[in-house]
Amino acid sequence: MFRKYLNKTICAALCCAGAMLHAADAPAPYGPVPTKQQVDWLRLEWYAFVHFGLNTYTDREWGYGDESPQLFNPSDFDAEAIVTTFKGAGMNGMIYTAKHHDGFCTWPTASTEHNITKSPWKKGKGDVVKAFAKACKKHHFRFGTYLSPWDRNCAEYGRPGYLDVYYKQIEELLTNYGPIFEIWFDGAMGGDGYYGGARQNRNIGKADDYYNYTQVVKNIRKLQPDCIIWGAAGRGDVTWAGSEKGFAKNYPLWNAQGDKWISLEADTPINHRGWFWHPGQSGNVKTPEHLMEVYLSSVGRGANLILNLAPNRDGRLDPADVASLEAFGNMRRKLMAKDYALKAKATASEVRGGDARFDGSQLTDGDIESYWCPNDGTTTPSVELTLKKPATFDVVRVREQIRLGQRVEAFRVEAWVDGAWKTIVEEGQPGENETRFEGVRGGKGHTIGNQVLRWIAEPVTTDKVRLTITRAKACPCISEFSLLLMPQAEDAAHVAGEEGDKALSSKGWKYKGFASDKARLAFDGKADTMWEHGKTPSHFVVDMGKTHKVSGFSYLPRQDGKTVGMTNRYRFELSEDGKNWTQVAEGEFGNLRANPVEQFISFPAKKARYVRFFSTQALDGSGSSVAEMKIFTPGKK
Ligand code: FUL
Repeated sequence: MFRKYLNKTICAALCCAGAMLHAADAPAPYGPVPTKQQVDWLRLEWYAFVHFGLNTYTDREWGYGDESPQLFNPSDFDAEAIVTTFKGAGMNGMIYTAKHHDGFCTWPTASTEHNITKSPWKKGKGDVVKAFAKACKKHHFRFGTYLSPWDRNCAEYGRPGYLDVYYKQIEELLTNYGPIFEIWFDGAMGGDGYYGGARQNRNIGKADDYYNYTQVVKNIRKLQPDCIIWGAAGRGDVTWAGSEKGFAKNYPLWNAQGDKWISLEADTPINHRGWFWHPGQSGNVKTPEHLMEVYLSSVGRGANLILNLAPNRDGRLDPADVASLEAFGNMRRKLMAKDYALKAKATASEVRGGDARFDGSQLTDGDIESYWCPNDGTTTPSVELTLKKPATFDVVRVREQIRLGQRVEAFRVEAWVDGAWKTIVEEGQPGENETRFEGVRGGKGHTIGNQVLRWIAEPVTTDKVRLTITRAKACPCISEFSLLLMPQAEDAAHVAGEEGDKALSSKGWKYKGFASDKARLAFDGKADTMWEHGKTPSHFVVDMGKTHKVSGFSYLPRQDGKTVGMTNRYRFELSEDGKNWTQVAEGEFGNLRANPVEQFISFPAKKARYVRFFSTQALDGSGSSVAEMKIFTPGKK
């Protein structure tokens, strides 16, 4: 399609136009340009992430590597039901965690014994990767995999021997399951783990040196040249957007000055509880409106969005997650259903060589490949759109023809209101009109790139809109300009969940232990105050004043953006008299660095008046901290 516009032999087009038009050449690309595969990938916009494995059965985010494969036994796993749910919501693919950090392979691999053939599911004959790949193929849905480089099970991890295992796993996944549209090389790596029983802390130094990503990338290109490579220490095609909230911080290019185009992918779980399914999570699903904020902050910043939905222990998606996904899917569909600028008359301040192929109408023709472009050397052109009739809109979408590079540095959109031009979007300048959401507002954009979607503060009604490029590195090539209207937020269908455990009120509680004067700050309901002690291990004791049945607790890590002294491992004890203690839970809060969200730990209920919380290990050096903690008592089931 695009060739059509780049092709210099345009006589036919000119003859058809029948006018005195000049044949102008397409502009030369500027800076790094995406590969054909990267462009195809960007067109997918959003797809699902699926975390499903042993952690599903252990209520953990990161398995240690010593979990028994016997635990994996979904009673009702239905890959097709999952795929059709995603597709129905408007997603364009899915990526499955074939192996997470715990090292358990959910396909019958020859690379390690720690795999699904040792699970009771389908009497050891199951293959989750195959089931998803097959369902995706049947429903014309893209399929990709996540294969954790960090392997807390493998005895050879951290030594050269692991590379044979890992390369073999990559090869199996890319050879036996049809086209893989994207493969993920997670950045979390090294640290403590089971490692074949050694139970050590293994540091691999620089990931790129250890895994030899140059070689990995070469191997993948040979096996599946169209496969998009995520991560791989910057050697791949796509990189992390900078948070697990689904917000792209530096959009739309990771390195606008570099010589290689690297796209961004923003990842986030639909459920606040984490990437894997956790018991009682149904009350923690993100609302459809929150998902819209995520969408505008990722896809609306030229990145792709990967949204995680985790199957539960039966192998089914959580109904509350699905309800929210579907409601957001409807909102998104309604938002995109009508482009009020489509077919609008567009008069440009300049048209390249006076050639109709580059005139303003290319912006409103609904064709993502054609584009409006002025002559070389013109970097601040404008175009005025006249709609057939006045329309009300509050979302503006602009796209550059990225096959020619990301050229625009700043732009403005104005609407003709009450006889004057009113600025509604001002990019490249700090401006009030930019957006409505906090997350969307962060990280100023100075460019358009693949696409920007801007939700303006109030809907505007007009029949005239003007786009002005206020700064560009080369003559801008703008492929689309759209005006959309945000629909009402949809309510996720109410899903009756079990009535979960209830948080006890901390009124009248007393605190002892280290930095005990600060311990109340962990129970004050304020995320920005915390219990903090400069040492690990450390602990505090809570006297709840009377005896309760205690069935769990939650821990919110420090929220001030620092990871130093963030409690990462814990021990939790109960006592009736404050003297004799019973340990009821102990372990690691996985993945805090990238996703410092509230962690929930539950255990069989036990009577207690006193609680003792130990911080046994911290991230990034010594220290202990708790921003918030809740103590739970069983609710009605
Ligand atoms: C992270 C992992 O550590 C998380 O567990 C999760 O898989 C997320 C998508 O990537 O780096």
